[in-house]
Amino acid sequence: MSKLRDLNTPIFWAEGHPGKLDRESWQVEIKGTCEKPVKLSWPEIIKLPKTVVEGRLTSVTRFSVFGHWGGVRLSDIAKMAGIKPGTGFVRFWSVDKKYDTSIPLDIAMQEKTLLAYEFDGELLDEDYGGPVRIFCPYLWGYKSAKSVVEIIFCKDYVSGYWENRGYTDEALITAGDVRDMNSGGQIRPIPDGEVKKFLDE
Ligand SMILES: Nc1nc2c(c(=O)[nH]1)N[C@H]1C(S)=C(S)[C@@H](COP(=O)(O)O)O[C@H]1N2
Ligand SMILES: [Mo]
Repeated sequence: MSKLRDLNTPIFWAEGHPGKLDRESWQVEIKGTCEKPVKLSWPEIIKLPKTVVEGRLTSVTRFSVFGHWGGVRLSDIAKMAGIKPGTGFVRFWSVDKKYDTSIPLDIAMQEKTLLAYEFDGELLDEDYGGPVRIFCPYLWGYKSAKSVVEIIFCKDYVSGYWENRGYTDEALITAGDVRDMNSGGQIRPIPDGEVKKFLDE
């Protein structure tokens, strides 16, 4: 059972579905331009301060799903790791290191960017990027890497899986129609000038 599945949220695994993933032995390595690189285990992750945000995951393929995403703020992780001056970007690697993507530090530090493990109070399963994924509602969904194993603070930007295949490095959400998964995939317009408003409701 999963609310994301009940809403028929598409399941994207461009690099191939990884199969069953073991939550209990999951580890996320935090490294790069920081004073205190650390490997966080699943029990350690869920002991960190938890934040629940309302927000939507919106794909460049034009579906959007809204809900309560729970996890650890990337800004809390950055604080814990002690990021060094000159850090400009954060890079994420998914399971088996076949999919990566990077976002600017200032977007990573915004309040709704999470290392997420819950949607509407349920733990994420591997279809939807469990045990832990990035949730970054401010940018197209390809920046929200699933089943994350590494978070790397970096000075410079590197294009990732989809960026190398033609999607923009910036991933700015643009006006236009999306399929709203919360209302059965009905077409809903994001009006010009109202992208920010759309992202919050
Ligand atoms: N590892 C990995 N992460 C990924 C993807 C992917 O193919 N592989 N697809 C991205 C894209 S394009 C989107 S829109 C969202 C989709 O999330 P979902 O599959 O949970 O709906 O995950 C993003 N994260
Ligand atoms: Mo997407």
